[in-house]
Amino acid sequence: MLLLLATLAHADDGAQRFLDLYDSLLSRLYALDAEASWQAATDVSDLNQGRREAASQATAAFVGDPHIIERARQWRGREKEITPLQLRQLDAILYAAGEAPGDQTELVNRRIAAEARQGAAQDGFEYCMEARGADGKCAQALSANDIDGMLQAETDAAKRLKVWTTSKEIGVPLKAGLGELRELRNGVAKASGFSSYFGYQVSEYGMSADEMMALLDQLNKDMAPLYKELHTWAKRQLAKKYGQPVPEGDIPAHWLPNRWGQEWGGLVQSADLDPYFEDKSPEWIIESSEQFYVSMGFPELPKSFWEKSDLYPVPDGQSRHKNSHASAWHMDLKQDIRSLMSVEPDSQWFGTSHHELGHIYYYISYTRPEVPLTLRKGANRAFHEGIGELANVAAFQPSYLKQLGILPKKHKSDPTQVLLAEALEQTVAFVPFATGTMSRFEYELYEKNLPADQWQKRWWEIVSQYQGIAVPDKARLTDPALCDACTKTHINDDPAQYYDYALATVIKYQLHEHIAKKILKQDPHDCNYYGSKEAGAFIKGVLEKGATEDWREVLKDATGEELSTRAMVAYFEPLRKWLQKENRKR
Ligand code: X8Z
Ligand code: ZN
Repeated sequence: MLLLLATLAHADDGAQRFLDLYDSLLSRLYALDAEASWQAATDVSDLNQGRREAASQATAAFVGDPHIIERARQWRGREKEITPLQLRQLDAILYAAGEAPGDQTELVNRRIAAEARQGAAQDGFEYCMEARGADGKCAQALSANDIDGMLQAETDAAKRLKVWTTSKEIGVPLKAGLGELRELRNGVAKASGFSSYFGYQVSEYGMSADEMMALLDQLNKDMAPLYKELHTWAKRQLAKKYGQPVPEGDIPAHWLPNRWGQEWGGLVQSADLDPYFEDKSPEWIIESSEQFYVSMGFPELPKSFWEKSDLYPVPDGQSRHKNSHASAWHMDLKQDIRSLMSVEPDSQWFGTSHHELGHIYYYISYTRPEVPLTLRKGANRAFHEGIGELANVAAFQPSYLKQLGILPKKHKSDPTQVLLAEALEQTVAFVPFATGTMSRFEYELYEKNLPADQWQKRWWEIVSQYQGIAVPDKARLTDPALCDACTKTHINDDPAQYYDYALATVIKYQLHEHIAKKILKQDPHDCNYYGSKEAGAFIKGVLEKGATEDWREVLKDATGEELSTRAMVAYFEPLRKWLQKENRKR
């Protein structure tokens, strides 16, 4: 390793030699790091946590090596002598170095250790509805899937409150860790010259933290008239469902089917798809998601995907703990691609499985010699999520569901109800959570150094301001042990990046509208991507570029338009009108 680094530092006979050597070394370290992180996320143990820590520290020592940073900066300064592709690679190298500056080894290593600890604390947590034993163990531990299932099914408001409160217990053991992580993440980012860790993450878009917040506020504003109508409608429906009076302002958080109120499914009976999935197997859910892509001309998933992924809940009788949140992994930036899920046969996992395979097919598409290793990522992070989300929208188009045999061929869907379900489950309810709650909280956490004793109060202020959702019990606001923000996985293990999903939501409707109108020549509200090689070629054209071009150009080239809520607002306009009429009725 030392010898290779010395060679690297002296590879000054050409930018390309430097870049090739960097890629070659990165490829091996990245794979070791990913493998150790994969083991730690799929089998929580002290040993795996330690291995993850060691592997991540080795990668950090390489990507943040002072000679590498110096050499990359030197080449970056000789812009006229290098190609645009080489310039993008150098920027990617410098961006990666920002998280691991080599003159801050101790700080970087402490950050990595704290991240491994927080990951293990989160992934090893057991939800418990009854009193725990003296050893802290739970006789009947519940999984995240169990909690979600109960929040979707329970109609007794008091019982809902109990489940919801249980779902927030995980925040308690994570609070101190987040405080420590904030210090370390900010410390590292500031040593690299960024305003904060939030500023560092946002810089990958070529924007400042404040520019990103202004953009998010604008997106939120564009959607506000529709959100207001949806909120009014949903509040009345929920009150009726639980036999409660309609609240004056905010919706109580425990009334919603999702732990963070980020989606409001279950309110449109005629569009409830769960019964149609009851006779399907979890394997079918993933295989049909694969077929969605294959039908459009993408390759079948490699055998190693099926062998190495961890796709289903931990079987009964096994004591292993794994991360409960869906994710997709590009292990070696080459052929080794895997997904971590806990798939059950229901409509939510059907959508999530389409989403995760969107990441997987992104990985597959840009894994080609023309795309250097450092640019094997999305046009930006939001594009990666956007492709997953595009598949999620396509997955619930009635004609696709009929083709798959989920909906009976003769099934008549009411277009407004289908649109309403989509607004509640995927998009409209989600936008203020992503643009507002998550992004604003993390902005204040990192950029404004929000003191830990204010997290809980500030979190709920933001939730109320953006989502119009209220804490069910005001005593939570002053309990110093609680941290409801810490209960969201991304706050711990995907930090300062949640606006990716907000931008992804916008991008997906731009892409969807283009595919529906220009390629399939079908109504965007009911179109079927399945089997369309043209739609596949269009999507592949975006994916196979990876990050070799500026994301703004990729979007403009693909859709003829800059980032805009126009397509999303137009898509939901018929619903806004319908909601306005419904809401006026009472
Ligand atoms: O985290 C995810 C994906 C994995 S990248 C399942 N999503 C966000 C979330 O669950 O909070 C998808 C949409 C929002
Ligand atoms: Zn995703």
